[in-house]
Amino acid sequence: MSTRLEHLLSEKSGLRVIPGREINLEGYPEFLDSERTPHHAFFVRNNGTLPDISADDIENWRLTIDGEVEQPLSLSLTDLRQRFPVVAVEAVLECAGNGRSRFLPPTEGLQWNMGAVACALWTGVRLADVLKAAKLRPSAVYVGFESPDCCLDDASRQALSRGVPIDKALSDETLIAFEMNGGPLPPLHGAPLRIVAPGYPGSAWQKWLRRVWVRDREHDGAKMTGLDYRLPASQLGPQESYDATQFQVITDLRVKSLITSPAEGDDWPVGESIKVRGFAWSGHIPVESVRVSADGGLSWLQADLAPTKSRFGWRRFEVELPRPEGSFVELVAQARDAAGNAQPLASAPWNPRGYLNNQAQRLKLAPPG
Ligand SMILES: Nc1nc2c(c(=O)[nH]1)N[C@H]1C(S)=C(S)[C@@H](COP(=O)(O)O)O[C@H]1N2
Ligand SMILES: [Mo]
Repeated sequence: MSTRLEHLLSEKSGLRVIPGREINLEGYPEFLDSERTPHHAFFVRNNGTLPDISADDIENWRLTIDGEVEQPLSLSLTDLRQRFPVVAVEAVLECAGNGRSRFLPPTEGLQWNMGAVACALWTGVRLADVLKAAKLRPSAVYVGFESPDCCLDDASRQALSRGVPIDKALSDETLIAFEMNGGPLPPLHGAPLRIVAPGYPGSAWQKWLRRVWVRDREHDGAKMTGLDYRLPASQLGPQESYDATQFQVITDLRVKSLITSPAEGDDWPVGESIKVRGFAWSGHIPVESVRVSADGGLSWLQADLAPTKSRFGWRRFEVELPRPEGSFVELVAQARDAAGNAQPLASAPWNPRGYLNNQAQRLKLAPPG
């Protein structure tokens, strides 16, 4: 392992390593107990290599905007900061595969538990402003993103080249970001530039961005086609056959919550009430409420939900529950969105690649010793 990589990983030493050749790390729920996730607790998802980007490379970084535009652009980092208004958006970044390990039967893909999610303040320029400067043609319907990372077993193939429909690219919240939580974007999180696509799964948040390719069709880059980051148009059973051409790109996150305190297995004295807190988030439909149970879902109390600070950030919930009689304590949190969708208490809708598992979290506290 290179010294640079060793150094980068030492900053993430508390995270759980997802087995595989690529660097994939996730946080534990109790690590995610702050409004803005600190770097050491922030999950990492790499589909390929970690590109070796030097200070010189950053100095000379060019972002190309081309394709269905009248005025192709090649911008340095200074150009971006000087030509466009710098804005900040607080937003949740969640991998579409977060929670995959909870599907039965299991699906292929990295077996994330519940920690492939984080919330940060992202600073950059609006993708819309840059696209407007490049003068979109009427044929522009999608944008594709490109980066220098490649497949570990084939350096000639890009690891990931995702994109978003033109509407999302032109939305106010979609950024080309160069800062995370007020500091420079860390190398593992895409320095010097990454896409921030709030409400979209993490796969759309392209890291190490060097090209925005405006397309006249749905972008068909690496991991945009087939079953990658797609869901069946209607619910599928595990044994059912399917037609992959009918799968649709995931463009939204489902309502979800995470208990960040107490932690799994914590001791709780008999008779004492239990203070539970965590976060709730969703994609484009806002979170409306969270309820919490201490008896595995038999009885519920509505949690206090902090006001929305930012449309795509997560919201703190808190509640104090009377400790149930006996030694059995199983906490469950269930968030609901403004359209009435609630986290499933049993299994989330199964799909072949195990995306968007928003099944309600269940957490046991240790019987009093
Ligand atoms: N260039 C590039 N960008 C990428 C990826 C990647 O493999 N390569 N992974 C994507 C996926 S699937 C996710 S979930 C997020 C994770 O962002 P993070 O590693 O900063 O947490 O980055 C996205 N951007
Ligand atoms: Mo992801």
